[in-house]
Amino acid sequence: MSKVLKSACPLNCWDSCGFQVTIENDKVVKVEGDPSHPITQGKICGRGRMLETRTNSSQRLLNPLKKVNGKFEQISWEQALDEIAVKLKDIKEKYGSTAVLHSHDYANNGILKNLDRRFFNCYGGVTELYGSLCWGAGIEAQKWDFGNAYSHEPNDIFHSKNIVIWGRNVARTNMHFYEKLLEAKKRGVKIYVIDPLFNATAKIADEYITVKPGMDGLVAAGILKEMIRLGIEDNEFIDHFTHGFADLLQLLDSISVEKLSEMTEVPVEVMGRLARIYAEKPTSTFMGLGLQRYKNGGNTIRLLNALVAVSGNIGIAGGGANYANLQVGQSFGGEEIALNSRKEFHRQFPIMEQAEEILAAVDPEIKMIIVTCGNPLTQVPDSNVVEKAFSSVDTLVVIEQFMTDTAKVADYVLPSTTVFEEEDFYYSSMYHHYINYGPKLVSPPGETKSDLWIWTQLAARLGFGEDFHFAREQWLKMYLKPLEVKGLTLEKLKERHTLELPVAYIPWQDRKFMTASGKFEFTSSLGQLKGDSGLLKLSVPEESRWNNPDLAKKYPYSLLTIHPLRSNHSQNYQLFSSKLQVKVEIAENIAGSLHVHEGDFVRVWNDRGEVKGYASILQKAHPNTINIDEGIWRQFGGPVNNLTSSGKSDNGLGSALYDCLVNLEKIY
Ligand SMILES: Nc1nc2c(c(=O)[nH]1)N[C@H]1C(S)=C(S)[C@@H](COP(=O)(O)OP(=O)(O)OC[C@H]3O[C@@H](n4cnc5c(=O)[nH]c(N)nc54)[C@H](O)[C@@H]3O)O[C@H]1N2
Ligand SMILES: Nc1nc2c(c(=O)[nH]1)N[C@H]1C(S)=C(S)[C@@H](COP(=O)(O)OP(=O)(O)OC[C@H]3O[C@@H](n4cnc5c(=O)[nH]c(N)nc54)[C@H](O)[C@@H]3O)O[C@H]1N2
Ligand code: SF4
Ligand SMILES: [Mo]
Repeated sequence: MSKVLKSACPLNCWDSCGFQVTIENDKVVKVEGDPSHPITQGKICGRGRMLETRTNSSQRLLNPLKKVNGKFEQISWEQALDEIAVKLKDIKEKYGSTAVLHSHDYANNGILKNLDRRFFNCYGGVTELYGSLCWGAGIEAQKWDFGNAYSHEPNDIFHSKNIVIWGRNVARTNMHFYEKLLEAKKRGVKIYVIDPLFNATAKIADEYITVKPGMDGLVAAGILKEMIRLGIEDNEFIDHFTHGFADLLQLLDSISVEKLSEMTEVPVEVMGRLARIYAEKPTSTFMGLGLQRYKNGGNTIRLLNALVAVSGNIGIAGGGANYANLQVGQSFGGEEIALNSRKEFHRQFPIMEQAEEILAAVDPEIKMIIVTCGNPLTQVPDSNVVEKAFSSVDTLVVIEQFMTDTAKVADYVLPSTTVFEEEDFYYSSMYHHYINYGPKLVSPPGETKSDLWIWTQLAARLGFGEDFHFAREQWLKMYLKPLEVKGLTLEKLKERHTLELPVAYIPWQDRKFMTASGKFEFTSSLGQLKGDSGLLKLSVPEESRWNNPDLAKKYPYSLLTIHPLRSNHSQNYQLFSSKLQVKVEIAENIAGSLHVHEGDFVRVWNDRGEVKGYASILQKAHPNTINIDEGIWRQFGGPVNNLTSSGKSDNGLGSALYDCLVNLEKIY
């Protein structure tokens, strides 16, 4: 008997889709898009469809494992949980609770995945990670300027005259926005793509603008200079609703547009054209996360925000500095549920530098690491150091679905369920504002258990079982509590499967910003509060000829490691039928000067490590640019993070994954 039921995509993705799942004999047999979901409209990507393969894969971890004399042995849940609980008690007594590190990312967008924080707080407070490999620099930048990071609702682009896609690989990473772009184009909206790679989105653009990686802030400065020279800035908005414009003018006066053009490798006339496009309102800007994964990432996003502000494209239909939509994540009852008050001790490591910090930690040293919803050995920069750090601690516990690079070095691996095997609701704060319900559809295979079950069991063994003594339904209701007054209840979510959150469709329409001055801040008071001058700066990547001329001579090429088409990060590589080969995409000028041809075997290296793979020549990439998609496991030739830097962004909260110089040679 086959039935079709609704569910939701759990993957960390812009689109947060609604699913229609076909079930036969307690097995998922097909995953499709929910036609009634307002954003999904019946279409999903290959990663969504592949959740069927992931769920049914014979490679799934089905039993708790313990490493004994270098080899994994199957053990019972009782033994695994008892032993881990004893170690947790012991560590807390001898060294204090912060000798435990919780290393995680956001591989699953289920709301109940946030209960890990409650667990570690009730335990007494562990060493936690702060910042984000993903979007940290840009979120912080928007908080400095606007007071928060908000986006327009997806259909607002139909009010735009122009849409500027700035460093977002929409066709690959944000497919439902791509569908909307196609529709907008049909209706006559002009589309501009600014990116060092001529990606699939660039193909539909009215104009594609190539830029030297990491230099977008200076491009925005050039456009601003042209806008002011032409006298087409929005003085009404600047005069009434902004703070610090004089400081911005001073910064712009410190450099010529010709110099900005030379540095960014974007012609002055293109800057002038973009100035007119921005002034021809409404123009919406969609920033991706690619352009802020640099040391200067915070300043880059701040200069783009400034451009949107000076041109008067804030708070108007069809405008916006669209980066993320924190209105979504901020809708739920998160803080109280995390029970922060139970935290007695506290220590924080930046997520990008977690490995260095683990190796350097004293008072206390890190004795145990628990990994959830993350695969740091593949995804965290400077992999050689990450591997060393995670292999160095007494006990590494990894909660996983597959034997990943990280799970392989663990002492205990606890097998977890997939989306179709547990009930939750799903949201993403990246693009749209709908949440989706995902019921339990099939029985979990083997002895797999949900993360929540694991926390509940460990809590009972550690003496705070009461704090986890709730049914799933009660937890879900707790998270939805703040929305109940607006009629958004769990009952309604279960009945309709998707609910629209009550967010502002056009943020900042009232021109009241969440900053100290209540205005849009070119000079940020939050920045000043955090010890910065708060001023906008003309900064360039750390690994560049301006900041590090010797390094730039040794390593002349910029390496990007963008998100793969067919996998969410590292999640699908083990499922592809053919043995994967690393594809090294190289700009034509590099191929020309090194006599590299399509398919040649090449080595890419820097002081941190190397990756080998097969050359693929990009006709239109920005000169001296290389790309290797991220997420590749060691057994398939990865990880590309062997090459990347664990540096932090200028504002401390983002990564510098794309701020990376390398060299390349052909291997004969
Ligand atoms: N298929 C697929 N989709 C995904 C994911 C996935 O793994 N696979 N991951 C999801 C997640 S977690 C995230 S964070 C999002 C990320 O979504 P995106 O932001 O779209 O993706 P990225 O791969 O980070 O980089 C996007 C683009 O930034 C460009 N870029 C890099 N450096 C610069 C620069 O200096 N200037 C400019 N202008 N552009 C630059 C790259 O060339 C690329 O086209 O995607 C989500 N969607
Ligand atoms: N070089 C380079 N590195 C990058 C990036 C890049 O662009 N370039 N992008 C960065 C970005 S944007 C992000 S968001 C991060 C993502 O980094 P991660 O979130 O670490 O990567 P994933 O591969 O998505 O997922 C990690 C693991 O979580 C497991 N998992 C899935 N669901 C569950 C669950 O319900 N419970 C538990 N316990 N585990 C689960 C999966 O099996 C998978 O092995 O990577 C960052 N790293
Ligand atoms: S990965 Fe993204 S686009 Fe694909 S199905 Fe999931 S939410 Fe939709
Ligand atoms: Mo991400």
